[in-house]
Amino acid sequence: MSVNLVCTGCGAPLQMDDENQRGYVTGSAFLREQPLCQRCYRLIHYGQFSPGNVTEEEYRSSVMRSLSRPSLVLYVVDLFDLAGSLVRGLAGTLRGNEVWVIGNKVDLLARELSRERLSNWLVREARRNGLEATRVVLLSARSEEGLDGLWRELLAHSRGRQVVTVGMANVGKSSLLNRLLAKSGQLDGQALTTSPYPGTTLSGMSVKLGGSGMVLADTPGLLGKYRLQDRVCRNSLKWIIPEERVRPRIYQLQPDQSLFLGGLARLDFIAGQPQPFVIYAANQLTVHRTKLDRADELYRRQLGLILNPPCSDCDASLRELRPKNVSFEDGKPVDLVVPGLGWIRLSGRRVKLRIHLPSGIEVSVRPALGGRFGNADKKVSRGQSRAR
Ligand SMILES: Nc1nc2c(ncn2[C@@H]2O[C@H](COP(=O)(O)OP(=O)(O)OP(=O)(O)O)[C@@H](O)[C@H]2O)c(=O)[nH]1
Ligand SMILES: [Mg+2]
Ligand SMILES: [Zn+2]
Ligand SMILES: [Zn+2]
Repeated sequence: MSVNLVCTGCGAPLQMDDENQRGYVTGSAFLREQPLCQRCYRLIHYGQFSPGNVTEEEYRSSVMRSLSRPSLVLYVVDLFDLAGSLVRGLAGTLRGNEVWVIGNKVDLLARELSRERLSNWLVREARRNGLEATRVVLLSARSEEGLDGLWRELLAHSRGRQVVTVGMANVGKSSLLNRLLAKSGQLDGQALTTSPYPGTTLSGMSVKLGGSGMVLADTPGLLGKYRLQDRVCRNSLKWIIPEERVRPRIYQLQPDQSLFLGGLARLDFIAGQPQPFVIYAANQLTVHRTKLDRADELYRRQLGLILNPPCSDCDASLRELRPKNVSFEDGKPVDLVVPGLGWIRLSGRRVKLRIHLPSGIEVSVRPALGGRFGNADKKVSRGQSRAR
């Protein structure tokens, strides 16, 4: 009888000594052909999560170990959180391997967002990080949009190399591999553990597919400190992670008004003509409009109540916002992006703003994803497109 020595859900080496350490199993589970550690079992059956706390060093050595075989790398990013999905300094680790960028969670984005624009954006961002992607695929491991296309491309192009997913925690690497396993007709209990909590997969692991002989490998995700999903408490995650397609919320604002996104971000409209601000954030997150001169008091009184999250279990660093001035001249529409929360689309009219965020969370600016305001790009190309 062959005994698997790692958990088939999270990759942790199995052990029977310490219930509080990774990979703990009781004797009988140890002997199963597809053993699952206690942590995975509780996560899958009861939704109880215990953090594995994979350090950056462990993360890198896990990826390096996985890449010791010739690999085709699927660099998975969360399309709703592109800014938070980019792993800094990954290029060096991946050197020598072909890289495809996989834009996952396309189900969360408005259908009329130009796929071409998104793909080009991904190529540019990858390049800025030193990665030359030979292919870009937009897909959803949840709705399966774009999945058949990827599967066909993998069958045609993997050529004996193992196919490895890498990326930040929670972008959907294990979910994607589960879908590919299902495509190959091989999901008999081998399912990798997935969860809404960043840091689910603990160690690299691989599965060889019958039929095609392709090897699929998963790696743990990198946990960051600069994305809100890595900073809020487990309970508050459900308020910031979109569950369904994000509905743009349009606010026609006057100068001297403020918007709160939960209690995690505040935008003050300091000066400019009245203009629309469009919020792209989880539909369940409360957006609250108020007068600028009332905003401080509202924050003091309503933090954790109307302005939630952060809740009282969240890290104390989230309960204090730091202001930063940003201003724009007349020009093209831009998105103000807050990693892990979403973005605010500005109309392109001249404007002076102050944006308040928790320390360590940096706002970034990009050309608006949605093309012209109110008239999103007509040209929609679905599925994958070749990078140029
Ligand atoms: N909306 C949406 N959610 C997705 C999609 N793919 C995965 N998710 C969700 O994203 C969360 C994380 O998925 P995982 O597959 O565990 O992500 P991971 O990258 O393996 O995470 P780590 O193991 O922590 O690095 C889960 O709640 C998934 O259901 C998708 O295409 N769309
Ligand atoms: Mg995973
Ligand atoms: Zn496990
Ligand atoms: Zn909380």
